[in-house]
Amino acid sequence: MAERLRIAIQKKGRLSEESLEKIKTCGIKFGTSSRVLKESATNFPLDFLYVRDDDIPKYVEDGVADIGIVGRNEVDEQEKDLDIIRDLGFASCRLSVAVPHGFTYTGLQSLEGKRIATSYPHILKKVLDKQGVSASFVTVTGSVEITPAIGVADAICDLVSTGATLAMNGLVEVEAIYKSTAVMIGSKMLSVERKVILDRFLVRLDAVMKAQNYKYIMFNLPEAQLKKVADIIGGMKSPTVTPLMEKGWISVQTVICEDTFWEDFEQLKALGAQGILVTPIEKMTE
Ligand code: PRT
Ligand code: ZN
Repeated sequence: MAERLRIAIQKKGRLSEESLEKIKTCGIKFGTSSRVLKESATNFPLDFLYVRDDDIPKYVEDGVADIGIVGRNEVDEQEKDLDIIRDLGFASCRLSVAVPHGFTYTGLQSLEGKRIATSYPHILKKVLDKQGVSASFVTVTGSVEITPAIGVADAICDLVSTGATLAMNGLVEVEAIYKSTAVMIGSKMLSVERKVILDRFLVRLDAVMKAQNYKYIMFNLPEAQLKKVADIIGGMKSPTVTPLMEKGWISVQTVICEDTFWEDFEQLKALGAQGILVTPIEKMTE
């Protein structure tokens, strides 16, 4: 039987949808019925294993799955022996210390001798050790934010994205100690055949991720401004320039980076660009 690559994906939760979406945009077809434990892509040698996110690093380390998508926080907390292949950028969050109102916090030193509830004792301990702070950890797997109110802990250290959960529980976020995003992890014992499949998959994934960082932009410009505009927007090689019917005017097409989009946009307008059209790019390679 031909070799196939096996990927572990969170069955249900914050990572599931975007993980699957990323794979779909790579042109890989799967998912006929409601989600099962295992399924296979129909047009690419990839098999899916749907599991709890906490189990993904272990499955990849043990070779039950070849690769997986999981929060960087799980990887660092579990300290498994595996490779981080790509940072996928989504599901971003921070691991923060939060305290009840009335707790005087002036820095990590304020946690000396305190009881801190967390699901991430390893990551927290590393940070506190570096600062020479010793605290006792109350390791809980869920509802960390209620522990101060029920007298189990003095402070907490939990994942935060919007901060709404902390606010709802009367806690104040005082310090972010760690940042996380979803990452693709891989086994260190991949066979040559599976490595070849992984590389094929990564070529597609990189093209999709790169495209998401860029926008395709078209606009009209007085020809005299072209040199200045070209300095701002290099494009992949150099911008495509076509003459307009109206003398002295040109149409410019190029790609620009999402990170600097609004700055570039403002500069283009200031240089006299008109009729600016911006569209997303689906896939992009060099
Ligand atoms: O069932 P399973 O074990 O698979 O799922 P899970 O419940 O353990 O994980 P899930 O789906 O909640 O989170 C999966 C991953 O998403 C985490 O490991 C993080 O990498 C990432 N992520 C991103 C988050 C958050 N943002 C997040 N806000 N994980 C959890 N939270 C929780 C946080 O613990 C707190 O309870 O959301 C609450 C805070 O959210 P805000 O928006 O109110 O600040
Ligand atoms: Zn989990």
